[in-house]
Amino acid sequence: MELYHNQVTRAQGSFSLRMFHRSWGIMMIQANISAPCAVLDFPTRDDFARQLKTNQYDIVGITGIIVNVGKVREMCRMVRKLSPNSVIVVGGHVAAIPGVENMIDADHIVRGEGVAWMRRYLGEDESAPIRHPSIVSGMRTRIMGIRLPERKGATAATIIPSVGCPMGCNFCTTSAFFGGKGKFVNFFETGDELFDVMSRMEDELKVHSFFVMDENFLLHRERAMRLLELMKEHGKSWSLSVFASANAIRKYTMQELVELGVSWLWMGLESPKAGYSKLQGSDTRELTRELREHGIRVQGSTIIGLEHHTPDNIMSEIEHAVSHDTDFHQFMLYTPVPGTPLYQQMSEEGRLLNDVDYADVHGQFKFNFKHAAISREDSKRFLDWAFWRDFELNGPSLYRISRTLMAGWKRYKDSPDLRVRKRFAEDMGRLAGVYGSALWAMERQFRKVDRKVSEEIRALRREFRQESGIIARMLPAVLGPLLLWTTRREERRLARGKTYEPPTILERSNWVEA
Ligand code: B12
Ligand code: SF4
Repeated sequence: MELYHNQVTRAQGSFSLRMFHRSWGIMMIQANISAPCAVLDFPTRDDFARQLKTNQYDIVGITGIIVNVGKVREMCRMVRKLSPNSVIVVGGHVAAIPGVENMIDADHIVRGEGVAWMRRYLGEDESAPIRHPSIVSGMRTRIMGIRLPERKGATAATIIPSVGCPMGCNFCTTSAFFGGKGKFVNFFETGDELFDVMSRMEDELKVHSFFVMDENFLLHRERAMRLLELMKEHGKSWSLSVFASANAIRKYTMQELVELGVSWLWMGLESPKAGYSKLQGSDTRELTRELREHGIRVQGSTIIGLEHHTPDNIMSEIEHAVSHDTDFHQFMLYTPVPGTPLYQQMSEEGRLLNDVDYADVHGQFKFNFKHAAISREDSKRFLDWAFWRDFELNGPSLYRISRTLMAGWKRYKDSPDLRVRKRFAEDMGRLAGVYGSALWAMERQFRKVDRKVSEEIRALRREFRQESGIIARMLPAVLGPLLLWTTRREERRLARGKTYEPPTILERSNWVEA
C-alpha cells in the first residue's frame, strides 16, 4: 500500500519516504452510487469476517490488481462461507488475468471502468455526472524515523480526471485495461469541470495542492490551459503533482508549467534506444535539469530489462538514467503483464515463464519472462543495483527535493506573478525550518558514508539558513539533533526487520442503521 518505499526510495533506508495510499477505485465507485455502501480499506482477515457476519450485504465488491489474486480468491471463499446470499463482484486490474474466472469464485468479473458498471448493475443512471470523492492523497507519512503530524490541509488531495492512456505503450497495463491505444475514459472532460472539482476539494479538505492521477495529464493541453486560465481568473495559487510524458511536457513553456502550479512531475525516462513515441525528440537530461531549475520536482521512471539490454550495456543505461539526477527515481523491471500487447506477444513467442506466482509479477522482484540476454536472477541484481546506484550518487531524495525547492524559491521569490510568488513563499515558509533541520542531520549521517554528498548537503543547508526567517534559522539547532537520533534509531529498527502496515478504514455512505 506504499508507493515510494516499494518502488522509488526503497534503497534509501531511514530516508525512504513512507506513506500509505487509500484504494481510490472503490472510493470512486462508492461516491457515485446511491445505494447504501461500506468501503472497507486494508482489512485484516478478522475485520473482513466481522463485516460479513454483522451485516447483510447484497453485493460484496472486491478490488485487486494482479499481484492480489491469491487474496481475492481467499476473500471470495470467505464471502461464500460467511455471507452466502451476497453476490460477489470483482474488479480492478486483477480482472485482466486470463482464465481468472477459474481461479476465483466470483459472480461477476468486471474489466475496465467500474463506476458505469456498478451504476448499470444497480439500475442507476450510468451517464450521470461523476461525483469526485474527497481523497487525501497519502497518510501516516514517515521519514527519518518519525511520523509526521496529520493536519487538515497539509497533504495534497487526489484528483482523478481520467483512467487509461491513449498512448498505448506495449507494456502498459493501465492503457490496455481501459481500451488500449487511442482510448481512455475521461471523468472530467474540460478545464472548467476540473476547476470545479478542485475548488470543491479545496473547500472540503482545506488543501492548495493536488495530486492529479491522470496517466498523462499534460497531454490534454486544451484542458490544462483552460484550467490555468481559471486559476488566474480566480487567483488560485495551487500546486499540482502530475504524470506526463516528455513529449507532452515539451508542449509547454517553463513559464506555463510554473504558472499552472506544476511542482512535481512523474516522467518516463526509458532508454532512448527503446523507441517509445512518448520520448520522441526530447533530451530528457536537459529537460530534467531545466524543470528542477524552475522548482519542479522530477520523479524519473526507468525500465530495467528492455529488449535491447544486455549484461554489457545495462550498467551504462542505468548510469545514464541516474545521471538525470532526478529528485526521485523509480526503477521497474520490463514486465509482460496480462492484458497488454507485450504479454500477448511474449505468450505467442513462448517466452513467458509459467511457474512464476502472480504475487511476484510486479516489476520489483525478478523477470517473469525469458529475456534474450539477461537471466531471471540477474534481473533482480540489476534492479537492486539501479536503486542503490541512484542513492549512492545522488543522495537521499529528501535532500534532492530541498535543493529543487531552493532553486525555485531563488528564481521566483520576486516573481511579478503574485500566485507564483505566493506558492513558493508558502512552501518556503512551511518547509524551510524542517528541511534545514533534516539537512543538518543528513549532513552528519553522510559524513561517514560519502564525504562529497555530505559536503553538498552542508552547502545547501547554509543556503537555507541564509534564505530563511529567524525561526526557521534557529530550528535546526534543536530539531536537527533530534532527527539525527530518530534516523539512527530507525536504521536499527529496520535492520531488525521492522515493517509498517496501514490501518483498517471503514467508511459508510447512504447508510441507515437498522
Ligand atoms: C494509486 C496506485 C497505487 C497505490 C495503491 C493504493 C491502494 N491502496 O490501492 C500504491 C502507490 C500504493 C500502489 C502500489 C502498487 N501498485 Co499501483 N497503481 C496505482 C495507480 C497509479 C492508480 C490506481 C488508481 O487509483 N487509479 C484510479 C482508479 C479510479 O482506477 P482503478 O483503481 O483502476 O479503478 C477503476 C477500475 O479498475 C474499476 N475497479 C477497481 N476496483 C473495482 C472493484 C469493483 C468491484 C468493480 C466493479 C470495479 C473496480 O473501477 C474503477 C473506476 O473506473 C495505478 C496506475 C493507474 N493509473 O491506474 C497503479 C497500478 C494499479 N499499480 C500497479 C502495481 C504493479 C503496483 C505494485 C505491485 C507496485 C510495486 N511493485 O510495488 C504495488 C502493489 C500494491 C498492492 N499490494 O496492491 C499496476 C498494476 C498492474 C496490474 N495489471 O495488476 C498499475 C496498473 C500500474 C502499472 N501501470 O503498472 N499503486
Ligand atoms: S505514456 Fe505512460 S501511461 Fe501512457 S501508455 Fe505509455 S507508459 Fe502507459
